[in-house]
Amino acid sequence: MAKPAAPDFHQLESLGEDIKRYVLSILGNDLYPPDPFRYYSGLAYAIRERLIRMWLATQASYYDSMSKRVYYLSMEFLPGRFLMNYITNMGMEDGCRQAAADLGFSLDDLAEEERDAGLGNGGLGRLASCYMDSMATQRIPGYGYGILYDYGLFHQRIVNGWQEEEADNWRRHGSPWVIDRVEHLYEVKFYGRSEAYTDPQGVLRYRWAEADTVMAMPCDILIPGHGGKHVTNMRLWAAASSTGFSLRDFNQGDFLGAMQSKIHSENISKVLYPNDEPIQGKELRLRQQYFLVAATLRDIIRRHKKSGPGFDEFPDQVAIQLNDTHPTIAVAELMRILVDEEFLGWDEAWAICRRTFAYTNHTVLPEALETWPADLLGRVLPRHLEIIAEIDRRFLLEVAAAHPGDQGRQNRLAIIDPASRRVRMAHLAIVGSHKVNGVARLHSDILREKVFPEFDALYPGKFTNVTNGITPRRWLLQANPALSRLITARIGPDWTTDLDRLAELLPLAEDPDFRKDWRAAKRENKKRLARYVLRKSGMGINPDTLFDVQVKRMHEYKRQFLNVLHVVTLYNRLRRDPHLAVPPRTVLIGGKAAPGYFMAKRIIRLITAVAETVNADDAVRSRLRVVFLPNYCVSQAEKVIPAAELSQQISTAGMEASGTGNMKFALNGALTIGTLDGANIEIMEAVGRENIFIFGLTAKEVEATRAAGYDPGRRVAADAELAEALDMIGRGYFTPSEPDLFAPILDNLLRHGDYYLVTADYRACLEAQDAVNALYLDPEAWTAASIRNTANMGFFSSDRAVLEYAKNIWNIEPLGE
Ligand code: NBG
Repeated sequence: MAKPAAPDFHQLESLGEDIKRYVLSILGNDLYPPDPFRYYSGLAYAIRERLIRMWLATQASYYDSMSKRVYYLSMEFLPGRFLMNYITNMGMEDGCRQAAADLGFSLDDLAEEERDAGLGNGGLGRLASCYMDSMATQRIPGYGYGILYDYGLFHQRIVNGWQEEEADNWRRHGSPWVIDRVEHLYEVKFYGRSEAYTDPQGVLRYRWAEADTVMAMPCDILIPGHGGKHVTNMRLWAAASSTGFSLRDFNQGDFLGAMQSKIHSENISKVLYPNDEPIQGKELRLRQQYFLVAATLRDIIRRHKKSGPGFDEFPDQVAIQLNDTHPTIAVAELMRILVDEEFLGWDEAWAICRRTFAYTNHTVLPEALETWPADLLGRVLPRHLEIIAEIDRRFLLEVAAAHPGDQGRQNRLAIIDPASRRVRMAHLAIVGSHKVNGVARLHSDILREKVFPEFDALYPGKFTNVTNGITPRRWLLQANPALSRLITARIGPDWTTDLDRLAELLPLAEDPDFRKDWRAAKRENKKRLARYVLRKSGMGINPDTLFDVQVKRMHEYKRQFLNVLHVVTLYNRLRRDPHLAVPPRTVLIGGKAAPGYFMAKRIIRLITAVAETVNADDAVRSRLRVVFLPNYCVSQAEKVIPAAELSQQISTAGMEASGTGNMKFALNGALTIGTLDGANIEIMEAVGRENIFIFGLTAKEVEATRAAGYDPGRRVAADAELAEALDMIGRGYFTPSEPDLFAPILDNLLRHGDYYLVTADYRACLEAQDAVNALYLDPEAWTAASIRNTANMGFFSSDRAVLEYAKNIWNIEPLGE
């Protein structure tokens, strides 16, 4: 008998009518005047309905297959906008374009109405979102779990050259993508005390007494894989008060008092912490972490029990990935549930935990390795502190057995640092997991050799690497239609789910006609970006200049300052020699500084000051422009990256764990100028040394240079151009009315040893830029190198990355068709 035809979930014929119906029924609005936001929302609801039907079918297939599932726990997700991603992944683009046109709109304009979901700081959150896309596409049964913040990362405005932050109330007008599951509330406890008691069998047990409770409500955002048949979901928790408000206080006339506890509870999912100054003292952040973990584990265990097997099979059914240390309290929570609530023995519970958890480290910056004061943790989560202490005690016995008498080693490895009485979350994560991975080869090596060598010695084979990846659907197919069309026309569409296929483009680098088409696609993207910059900042930029781009969070280690020094030097050279044989350039820099990060904010001000001066100087006008792009975010990245020709990845070697922007640029045919840091090294190996501009100290040289006591003064004295650029910045050339504005930046460099080694890499950076100029003056050679970059980026697909996790860490097979 023939298989019944698969239901047509897309139903494109009725799309136009559906949109109109949703505008009326859900939004309660008139169809006239034809307001684009209303029609965007109507379209979104029409897509959502189709998505839900496919998601239900996927869920049924999970239950049928009884497959092991992975739970990706992350305090951050950075999905950006959903609409176009859904439409491309579901293959509905033509139908939607037609429906929008019939209603008098362009689909692209409707898509611009959507606000980004900015529930993350940067690379870590965006990585989580790329992995959701790849898990759905590769049919890896799994879910993302996080928090539905009311306010995502702040919105950045530039006022008089300075960053100002505005609250990002992204759901002010509701979000059609969030499905509230009001029927599945869980209770999460805080505070109170741990109480010992004896059970009827005479066993000493513990329970959590006199706790406050907060309700966690699951809100689902569905994630369709490419091809649209497999849909997974991201479950984000929103906090709700467990009590409403106190009627008694209210009756006594204390309305605000009555609302107090409600407000206190609901604060938990109010706002995402920007990754600035140490947040380790911030009780609310700890409560957020536990809130995510407690609600998620309840959900996982509910699902596990529903599917039948007992707890001994838990690790065969469940893999939990800890995205950085942020959700590490999960180790203690699972122990608490297994021991205190399910009454398993300690050893049995511990074996389950270790087989279940795996931990990804995303940074070696010491200030970002989380620790919590033990007394704070004990006040908020009293039973968990006891459990951590017990894990620690047993763990240190293991250490002592392996290295008898080595008290120093025990102190260094202890989970609770005996000196500071702080809980080292990374140590808890390492001890409680079966695998620990870094996010690029160099980073994983540094973790093993420098940051955690004694753990590596204790647990051979536990440390591993999974180099990050990015989803080609969002970052090439959707963001770069011009290039995607060209690629598909030559090699067919399969590259979208099998990125290694891009290698078929390699021979085309020798084909002048193809190179011409390649340049035309880039030029179209540059024009699109120029229109965007004009719209956003009123500034005209010329698409026939070299687009040199650095977009990422502002941080000293990422060295936006080194980029500025290159700009100032180029400016000086051009002023001295207006006929200098270099291509005209537009330097675009964007990124948010953490609100409390003084130096990063000052560097933004420096960039805007240099931009004002350079752009106003008629002598260099047509040769050099500098633009600061306000409010860098995912949707902006989708416009900027496809237009870039030069990608700046110039961190101090050893400090950028991986980077993922570097991959997005190269995939879109930009050439990288960069240091041997993070994934740049692997990108260099993939694209070939001659198709990338590498400069500067290696991670080992950085270490040796610092150890030898680096003297920036000597370096500056020996380099006239560097001295000149620093001098101009230092004496207010770019801010004549406030000559001392940048003194703190210079102090850092010249008086405090230049920790990030900007001056050490300056000359090498300039030489690399000379090579950039020379190659750009030969458009055929540049284009060939650009094609080779794209063609060699197959490895950096997040499909490859999640399949590596599935095989080597989660022990999960992708589902069949
Ligand atoms: C960031 C690193 C990046 C890396 C992303 C994703 C944190 C803590 N780390 O280099 O700085 O690409 O994680 O792994 O945000």
